[in-house]
Amino acid sequence: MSTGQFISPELREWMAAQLAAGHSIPALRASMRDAGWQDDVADAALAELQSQTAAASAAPVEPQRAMPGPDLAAAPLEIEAVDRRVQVLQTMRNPRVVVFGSLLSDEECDGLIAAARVRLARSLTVETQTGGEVLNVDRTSDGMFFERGENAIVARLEARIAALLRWPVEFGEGLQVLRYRPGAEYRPHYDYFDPAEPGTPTILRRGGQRVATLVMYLQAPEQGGATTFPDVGLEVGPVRGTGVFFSYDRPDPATRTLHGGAPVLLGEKWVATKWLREREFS
Ligand code: PD2
Ligand code: ZN
Repeated sequence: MSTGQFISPELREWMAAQLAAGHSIPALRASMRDAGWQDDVADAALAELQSQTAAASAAPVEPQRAMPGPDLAAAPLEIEAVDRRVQVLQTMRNPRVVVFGSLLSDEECDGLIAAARVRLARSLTVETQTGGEVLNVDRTSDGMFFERGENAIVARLEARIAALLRWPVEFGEGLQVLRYRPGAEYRPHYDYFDPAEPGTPTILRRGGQRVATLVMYLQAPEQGGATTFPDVGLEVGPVRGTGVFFSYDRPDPATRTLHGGAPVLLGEKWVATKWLREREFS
């Protein structure tokens, strides 16, 4: 027999709220009966609500994975990172981008440049076909890698970065230093390893995926050389001693972390990049 009674979305929502608040099904049915609802109509709606609740609690919930990044909960203007007060100059949520000021002293910038200069070679990038390294036409800078903790400046900076980004030193790759001369650039790319490339499983054996990047500016060019995020129209000026941090919780363009180094127009740009992995990188 059709009762003609119809449970509106609003009533369904009210019922769900009553259940969530801990009211029992008999109590709910009694209040609905008092309000003129027939038991079979109330029971059908209750059964549907219960099955939805059961399905929701059975569905696997993706655990929120821990990610590197500064503690911005109290909207700090500065963060004490071991031995230095680092400024928080600019933040963006999606993608997560944070621009830091006063991240390195002039002496640290000069020390890294001097130690790197004598070891520069035309930049190689990880070759995702095989997991080896190749000359990359998309990156026309010269570069080198420091070992983790290789010298006092590197070790001090790594400890500072670990505190600032709340990520163990051991999860970081060795610092990479790049020099861009006029005309040199780094075309837009993602820093994570493309899961579709055949060489990626080999690369991931050591430390898992990259999950965040910190590009630190050691020397500003006179013109050009911004770090660009084309998906969100952001350009970060390469000011000496500052840095730009961004993170990506999955290897997917949906993270909107496409980024590049715009061509240097005049002068030389030097950066140091720290990539952070999911796990210990040994
Ligand atoms: O030097 C830069 O601005 C830059 C841009 C994009 C560096 C990197 N990527 C990198 O080191 O991954
Ligand atoms: Zn990059």
